[in-house]
Amino acid sequence: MYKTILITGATSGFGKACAIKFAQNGWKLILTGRREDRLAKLYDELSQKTPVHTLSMDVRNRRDVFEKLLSIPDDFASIDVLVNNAGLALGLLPAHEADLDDWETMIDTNIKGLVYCTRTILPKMVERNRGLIINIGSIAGNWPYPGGNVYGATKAFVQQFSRNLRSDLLGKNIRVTNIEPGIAETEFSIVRYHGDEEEAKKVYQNTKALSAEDIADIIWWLANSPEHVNINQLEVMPTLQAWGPLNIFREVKL
Ligand code: NDP
Ligand code: 8X3
Repeated sequence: MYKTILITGATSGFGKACAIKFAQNGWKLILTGRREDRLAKLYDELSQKTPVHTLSMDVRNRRDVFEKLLSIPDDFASIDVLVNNAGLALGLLPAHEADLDDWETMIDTNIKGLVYCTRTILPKMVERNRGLIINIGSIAGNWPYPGGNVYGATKAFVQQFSRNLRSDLLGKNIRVTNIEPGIAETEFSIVRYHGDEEEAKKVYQNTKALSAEDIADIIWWLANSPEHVNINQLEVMPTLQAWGPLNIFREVKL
């Protein structure tokens, strides 16, 4: 049975809910994020229930990721489940107006950060012939929408990277799943709107979005599913979200 989980981006949202869920069930936790105060608070709360190791790191910093993940104490080093969750969207402007710094931050975090963490942890999983990698993609990687430009493209990368990992790992007892959530109420929109909490609140008004706990429940289910079963991708939306019609511009100017 799996017993040790590493969660990137555990200081908020999906990652934090996942940490709480697995702590309640006695798993060893390795929790990462940049905000040290939040990591310390999580440590205080959860280490009463289960062994916890926290690592303050920015997943964009390749050297830091490798140094910190490779110096995890022996007690925690047999990582069964890696949840590549740290990520963000920044802005919703159309491509010709979007901020290039925002684009770079999303690419560095959602793509490069996820790749660094995977490349550090995966060899040990291969050595032990055991493990599960859960990547947090998004419906934005499957379906285009205005303003989704680079964010959606980073999540499309996560989807294809997840599938390609499966190809490379064929014959090994290592599973890979890409979870692709739709709208979920976390700090995601506060970050996307650069700290504008009023704008962020509007995203979730008068509907019922997914909660962080919904995603933690899915991660729990995946981590406890039989080892011969691989869920390749799992797209999940709230009942109150669905696709609209394709957009057609009707003021003919061509
Ligand atoms: P939150 O903003 O609540 O949480 C994001 C987490 O990622 C935080 O713990 C944050 O920690 C961490 N993080 C961000 N940047 C970095 C970095 N450079 N280095 C290390 N950690 C980082 O959002 P969610 O919980 O919603 O998002 C989690 C994942 O789910 C993301 O990948 C997001 O794209 C994806 N997602 C979210 C959806 C939603 O609607 N909420 C839907 C679909 C996918 P800290 O700031 O402390 O570093
Ligand atoms: C977050 C969901 O629809 O805002 O990945 O892109 S969405």
